[in-house]
Amino acid sequence: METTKIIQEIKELRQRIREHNYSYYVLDAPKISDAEYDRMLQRLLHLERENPELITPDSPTQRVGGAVAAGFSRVAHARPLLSLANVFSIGELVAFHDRARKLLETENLEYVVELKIDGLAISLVYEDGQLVRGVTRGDGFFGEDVTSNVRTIRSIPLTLAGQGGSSPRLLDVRGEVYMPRPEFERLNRERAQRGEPAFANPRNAAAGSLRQLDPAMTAQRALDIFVYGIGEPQAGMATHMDSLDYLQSLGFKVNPHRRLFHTIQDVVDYCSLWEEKRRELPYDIDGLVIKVNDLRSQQELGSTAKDPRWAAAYKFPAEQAITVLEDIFTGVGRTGVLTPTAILQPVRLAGSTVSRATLHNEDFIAEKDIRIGDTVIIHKAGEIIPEVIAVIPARRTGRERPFVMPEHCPACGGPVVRREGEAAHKCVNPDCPALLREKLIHFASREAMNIEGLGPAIVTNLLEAGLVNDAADFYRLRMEDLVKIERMGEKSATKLLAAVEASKQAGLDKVLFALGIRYVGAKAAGNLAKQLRTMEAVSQADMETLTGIDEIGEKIAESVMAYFAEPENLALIDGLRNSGVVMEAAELPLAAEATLSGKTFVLTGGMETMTRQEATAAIERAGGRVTSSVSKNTDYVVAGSDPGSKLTKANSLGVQVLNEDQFLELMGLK
Ligand code: 3BA
Repeated sequence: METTKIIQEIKELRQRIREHNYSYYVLDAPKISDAEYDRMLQRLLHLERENPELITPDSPTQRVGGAVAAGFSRVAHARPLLSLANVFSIGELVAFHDRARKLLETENLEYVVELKIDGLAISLVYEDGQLVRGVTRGDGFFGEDVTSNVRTIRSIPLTLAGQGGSSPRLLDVRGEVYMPRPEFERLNRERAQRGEPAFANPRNAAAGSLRQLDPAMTAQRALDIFVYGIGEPQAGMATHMDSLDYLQSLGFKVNPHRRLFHTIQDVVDYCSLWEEKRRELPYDIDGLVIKVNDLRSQQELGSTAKDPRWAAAYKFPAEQAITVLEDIFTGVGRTGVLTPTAILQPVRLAGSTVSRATLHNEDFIAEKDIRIGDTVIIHKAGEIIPEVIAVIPARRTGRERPFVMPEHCPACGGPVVRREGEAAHKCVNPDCPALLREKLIHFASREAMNIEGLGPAIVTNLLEAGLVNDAADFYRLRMEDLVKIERMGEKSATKLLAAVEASKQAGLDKVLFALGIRYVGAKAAGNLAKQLRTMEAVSQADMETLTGIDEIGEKIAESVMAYFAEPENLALIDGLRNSGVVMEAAELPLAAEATLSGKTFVLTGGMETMTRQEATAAIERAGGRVTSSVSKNTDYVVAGSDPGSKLTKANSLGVQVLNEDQFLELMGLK
């Protein structure tokens, strides 16, 4: 083939591949099949192999990683990458706004709010539209030259999209390199298979990947980027939003959730919204960034020594913390499963103090090589149980001790077995007192029969006093027995008996869940009750009937049938029925009870008479709904002691605020 023809074909191929890269990696909307794309890339590779003198650094073939480096060189940023002042509450956010308002002497401030991507800040330098350098933030003045690695990130353009043919002479683009969560999980699975330690979070994984000396390694990790700024303001641009749109037009990936707001209240609402929704994103964010939109106002506000006065990061409470694992304790559950739990040096995490974390089972501990005395990273999100995600081997002193699963049940001393194909160790003694104790605790628990005052401690006391041998015995308790047990006065005994009595009306769904039938959780119990209506019907149901019920598969159905085949279980149910426990599905709430139908509540601060869960249940019983963030659609905010920012917000929105007394009154509980 003629050289000019080859040059032409190479040029066209590169252009088409670039366009498809953009559709695929930036827009996430491929226009052609993978096979077609591959064909073009193979053709280009072939032509470049035959004509190596025609290879250019911006060719799409040059993303697989160049030579292995000995280290990264330190380079100066043309303009420093400032840091970002953090605010940790709505109050501090409003204070930030007040300062800007005062300095600018204006009431009309526009803000752009962006998601704060939890990755690594980077500067990408383009000369005449070509990517020439990628530099980590470093200390803000000097960073590490990671150009070879950055080039492997497919959503970073090597060549800027033509702006009517012209490219800026120099462009310094700032953004955040991150690892999408699915890629992070894939990478950790792969590392586990190779016996390598897992990365604690996507951020660490991104950092590790970007600092690979072999760019081919970086190329194998699907890193991504969102860009959010330009080092030097560009001519003709008036606002930050303009510069984001400009970056997008050059082919960069700019986060789609950026929004413009005219009031601080709307900014606050948007922050609260994402605090709720953050887990729906396929990548981690650790807050939001609020930026004054008008560039002249930005300039006027200027910077302190460290950070600009025109921007702030609204940070979510941290979901990870570092602490020392002091001991491992093994508990026995109601199915006999031994569960190891980490006893931790107490540490603040996601808004509460954490001193325990689940370790699941032997394999989990072995896989992460967790030892007693280790410094560990723990994670907790929302209501979930804290979990150990990784140890920090660098903090080891040599005095750490490996953990071994006990060979004997810590409760009964009986043998412990681990069946083939199962991860759990189990106590196989059917008479193990721990099993009975856990079964009884479960029976009385809030999600089951909800017998208030019948928690783990009282259950233990009742067992020790020989007053109960199964759940039906709860209904045979008498005043004179109760007052004999430790720490139980006449008053609490009366209360307990009333709670036991009330639980008889809990309804079939609660009873089914309370029985602790294997695999029957609250959801399955609810579906069984809703469709079959009586205990009689559930006990007689065959496989076909059971598997015909919503969300009941073969595994659950078999377990239900097996449960009702045991004479011992039938005896327990008889005992419960004879004591007056209702074995029918509860009727739908009476119209008269649903007085708060359609009303939304937000709870903030602690109450004296009930827990948050109890208050939620009471509201839902009355037909209301509890949501977590205050908006203008909220009907009531219930403020207990130590209320948080939600109260401030309720007041600013004019939402009705109730104190505890007023709330109890509204609920008819007073
Ligand atoms: N916007 C991080 N800094 C950011 C430009 C300013 C800024 C960030 C940001 C200072 C994100 C500090 C490091 C830095 C460029 C300095 C964002 C994010 N804006 N959306 C206001 O998503 N993580 N980080 N980067 N200059």
